[in-house]
This record gives sequence, structure tokens and C-alpha cells, in this order.
Amino acid sequence: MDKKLMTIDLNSQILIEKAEKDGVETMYDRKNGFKSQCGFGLQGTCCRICGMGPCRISPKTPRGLCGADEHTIVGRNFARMVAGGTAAHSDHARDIAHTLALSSRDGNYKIRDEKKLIELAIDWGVETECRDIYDIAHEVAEIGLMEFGKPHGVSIFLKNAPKVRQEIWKTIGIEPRAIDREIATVMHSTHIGCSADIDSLINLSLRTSMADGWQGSMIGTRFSDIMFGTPMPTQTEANLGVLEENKVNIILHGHEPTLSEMIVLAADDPELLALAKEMGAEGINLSGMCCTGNEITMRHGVKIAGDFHQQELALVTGAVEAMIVDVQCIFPALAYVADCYHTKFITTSPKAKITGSTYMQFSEENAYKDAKKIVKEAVLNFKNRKPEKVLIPEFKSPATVGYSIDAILSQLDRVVNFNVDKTGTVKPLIDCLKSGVIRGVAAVVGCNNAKSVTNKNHVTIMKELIKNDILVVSTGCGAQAAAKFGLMDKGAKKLCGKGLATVCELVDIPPVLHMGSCVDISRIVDIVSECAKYLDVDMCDIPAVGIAPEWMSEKAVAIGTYVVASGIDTYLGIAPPVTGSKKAVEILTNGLKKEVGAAFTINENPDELAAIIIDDIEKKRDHFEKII
Ligand code: CUV
Ligand code: SF4
Repeated sequence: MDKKLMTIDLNSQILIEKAEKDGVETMYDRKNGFKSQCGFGLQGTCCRICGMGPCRISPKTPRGLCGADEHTIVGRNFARMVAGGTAAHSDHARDIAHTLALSSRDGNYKIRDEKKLIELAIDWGVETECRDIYDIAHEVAEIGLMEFGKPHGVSIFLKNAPKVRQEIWKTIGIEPRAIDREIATVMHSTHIGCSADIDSLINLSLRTSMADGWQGSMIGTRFSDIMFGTPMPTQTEANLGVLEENKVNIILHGHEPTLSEMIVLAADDPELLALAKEMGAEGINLSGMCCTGNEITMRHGVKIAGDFHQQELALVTGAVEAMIVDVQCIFPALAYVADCYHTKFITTSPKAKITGSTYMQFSEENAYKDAKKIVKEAVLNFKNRKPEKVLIPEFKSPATVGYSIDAILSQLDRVVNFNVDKTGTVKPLIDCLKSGVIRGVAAVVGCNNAKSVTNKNHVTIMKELIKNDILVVSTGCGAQAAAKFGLMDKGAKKLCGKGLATVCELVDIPPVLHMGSCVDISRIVDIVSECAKYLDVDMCDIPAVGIAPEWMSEKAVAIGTYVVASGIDTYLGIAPPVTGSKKAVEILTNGLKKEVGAAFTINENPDELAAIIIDDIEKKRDHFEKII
């Protein structure tokens, strides 16, 4: 396939061409090199769980050597994907919790949102009267850390869900206990000779995913807001056109805000700015990719360089002095691409060491010092840039980002109730849903996937939804697709149906709201839960859906699963590797409806998927209007 047709992003197309001229291999070349992918892997019917395998299921070999059939194998593989995703998100949260435990008045990490900390402390039964805010923070951090390994009880967050939802979780046995325990249980239960029953394997997957959504991710988001501030609307720009010819370009890529927050500070350090001048640069230009990019754009308006599929292409511009990464979604290929230019590819986490990178360990204890050292490395590299190899494509799009729940609700409240000083309730949002000016809310989230044309599913679906008066909220690389294609610009109201356009105009918001990184999907679950509680209904009664049009990571599988377990129907634009088991497909796309009131829908055609979603939201509305 013509590589340029593998993405709809114009900057990417230009850089794919440049990579070709420069003799640099990218994902798009490798995709063409893979003539076809393994059918067993695609369907989830290859088992490598024990040393007798791999066993592959086909009509001639319907069972593995131990006798496991396609349902067992698909179920075990699915559960392990969920466990992998849960481990990644939660380990991110664990680091944030450790950082909160380290926070101090004169240290690197401070408390920025005292109100949020106090609310959480009260919710968790921590004494708040007459106490130093840092003592409170440390006790809250300790409780958060206990969630990973506490020997008794279930997730501390479950009690915040509507009562009916809590009952469902209890009845079907998917209340997550300690986070690490759920992950370990999956690894054990999927070991050879344990669970072979598909219903049980999916039930196990649901419980583990709940440890991601209703535990790890909630800790990650809440603690990040407490330490780094709750995001509020701010202006930014998105796509590789944000790189600047005359400045030291640093791209932050990965996930955890602990590192990126310090780099943001260091990039403003007078000493380093002076050094940049000395090197002949006009300054330091910071931008972000993937979820790290989301974290820092939400809180500081740092520009978005691009998404998951643009990480190699960013280096192909020849204008990036350093790509600084921590964990998750980092192509090992960056080492090769960086080699073809002057770029320093700097890894920082012992959890993600990559051959060919420059390893500069970042530790929370020495945070600012470490960050300065890393930025200095980038600044010093400016002199090695080769002007003849530089091509910064021009496209970039303005975007308004920073829509935490707090931001959305207070903005709505201000307009609807002329309420300027209170935090805001869900009432105005519910009123918009009730009256039908907004038909529903769709969370369009997740990655880019080489199985589809980059960004096409995201953009097609989002445009279709807003045209039909469905408010879109977004996180992850989906949010970056929206920002790049102008859908997070307030001007995008012209693409909306009449109802949504009116709301955007009145409330002064774009029709696609940036809610943060992947762990911030906990914000979306929270707001649906709050709406349900307000109306005294279940979460599955709210006309809200989750959509992952181009998902690819195990984290996304864990997310989709807990979103469904929360009663929110979830739509996938890429088929997960479960199609080899009819039973697994039936449970995931239908059977779960009876248990948790929601299920998955899979369709790889974005136009068809959008039409199904719009139709389903209307059906959900019929029910919604009857019960409220
Ligand atoms: Ni955590 S998980 S590609 S960065 S959204 Fe982007 Fe988001 Fe998927 Fe990774
Ligand atoms: Fe084969 Fe069973 Fe071993 Fe899997 S667990 S590799 S199906 S023998």
C-alpha cells in the first residue's frame, strides 16, 4: 500500500516521504513488510502458556496438547491482556502515590490542589482538622499505597458508585480486592492447569479491569491533580508544526507526570535558557506526545507535538534535539531513527530501558536536579543539528484543552445558573441531556493502530457524533487526533448539530473536550457515576458510551473492560484477538449485557460504527426519558 495513504495526517504524509528520501525506516515501512499477520494470533487461538506449546487451534487440531479448546485459549489470552494493561496503569499510579508520600513544602513536589486533597482525606476517614496539609497528604498517600497490597477488603473507591451498581459488582463477584492481587490472580488462574472455563475467565478479566478503573487509575488521576493541579481550560496548539526552527526542541513522550512536570520547570530555568542562547538558539521549545503530552497540555498548555504514530516522524523532522521518555507506548525503533539524525533519545525509567538510547535515570528524590541534567543534554545538542536535514511541516491546529470534571461543571454552572463561585453540580449537564439538546455523551479514546489508517477512525467517528448532537469527551491519542484536526477548537461548533452548537456557543466550549491521559478515563467514569447518583438510576441508564476506534495497547483492553463493567457500552474499531472463540465473542458482545448492563460492539468500518453508535444512543435515550 502507498505509505502516504496509511495516515490522514498531512504532516505525517510529508514526513513519511522525507523518511523515504533520508533512507529511514518507519512503522509504515514495516507495516508494508508484514504481508499478512498470523491468523491464529489475530483470532487469539495460539497458546504459549506452557512449554509443550505453542498450540494452535484449527479444525484439524481443535485442542491443545493439554486439551484446552479455543474458548479456554482465547479466554486466557484475553485475561492476560487485561492484566498487562491493569499492571501498566496501576504501576504508573503507584509511582504517583510514592511521589505524594514524598511531597513537602520546600521539596520538588508540592500540594497544588488542597481542596481536592481535603475532600479525599475526609472521604477516606483521615483526620483533617488542625493538621498540616503535608501530614494529611502523607497519610492519604499511605492509604493509596495500601490499595495495591492490602490483605483484606475491596477497592476503597467502590463506595462512590451508585448503590445499584455496587450490588451488581457484589452479586457477580467482580469487586476488585488489592490491585496487585488481582493481577497475580489472573497470572495464576491462566497458568496451565487452572481456569479452563470461558465464563469464569471473562469474569476474572472483569474483576481485574475493575482494579484498573476503580482503583489504580482513580489513584493516578486524583493524586496527580492534588500534586500538579486540577486542569482548567487553557489554549494550546497541536501537530508537528509546533516545532520551532530557531529553538531547542524537546519532545516529552510517555506517561507519568512526575518526570514531565519537572522538565516543564527545568525548561524555564534561567541558567538553561542562557545556555540555549549560548548555543545559538532563541530558547527552549517543549512539546509532548502520547499521554505525557496530554498531562502537560492539560495543566500547562504545553503544545502537543503529536500522537503514538508520529513518534518516529517527529525525529524525521531533523529538528528535535531530544526525545525524553519514561514508560509505555515508546517504540524501540526510536533508537534507530534517532541515530539517523542528531536527536538524543533519552530514556529515564528503570522500567523502560531501551537498547541504543541514552539512559539518564530520573528519580523522584532528586527530581529537579535530574530534570535539569536531562534538559541540559538536549540544549547542548542544538549545535549538532544539521540544517540541511531539517524539515518542519507547517500544519498545526489551535485547541482549548484542560477539561477536568471540575472545569466542565463549573463552566456549565456559570452559564446556566450565573453561579460564579461554586464548584458546580452535574445538574446543568443533566438538564442538557434531559431536554435532548445534547443527545448523549461519547468518550472517544485510545491509541492509533496500524490495522487502520492513522487518525481516520477517530476523526470520522467524532465528526459524525458531533454532527448528531452528541457531546464528545476524549483522552489519550484520540484526544490528540481531535486536537490536530481542529475538533478541540471552539470554531468546530460549526460542524455540530443545532443542539450541540447552541450549547458550545452558550457555554463557550469546543464540541470535543480534552479530559486528559488514559488514566484520566477515571474522570469519565466518575462523571457518569455522579450523573447516575444524582438521578438515582444506574450508570447503564445514562445515554453515555465509550469508543476506542483505533485501540492497540493492553491498557486499552483493560479500560474497555472496566468501562463495560461500569455499565457503559463500549465500541471498538479494531477487533480484539477473541474472534477464534464463538463463546467469547457471544459473552463480550451480548452475554455481559445481562450481567452488567453493557457490552462490546465491534466494527472495523468507522462510518458503520458511527451509525450504530448514534442509533444505540437514541435507543438509550428512549429508556432514559422513560425512567427520569
Ligand atoms: Ni496512555 S495507550 S497509544 S499513549 S492512547 Fe496513545 Fe495514551 Fe494508547 Fe499509548
Ligand atoms: Fe498447549 Fe495447553 Fe500448554 Fe497452552 S497450556 S501451550 S494449549 S499444552
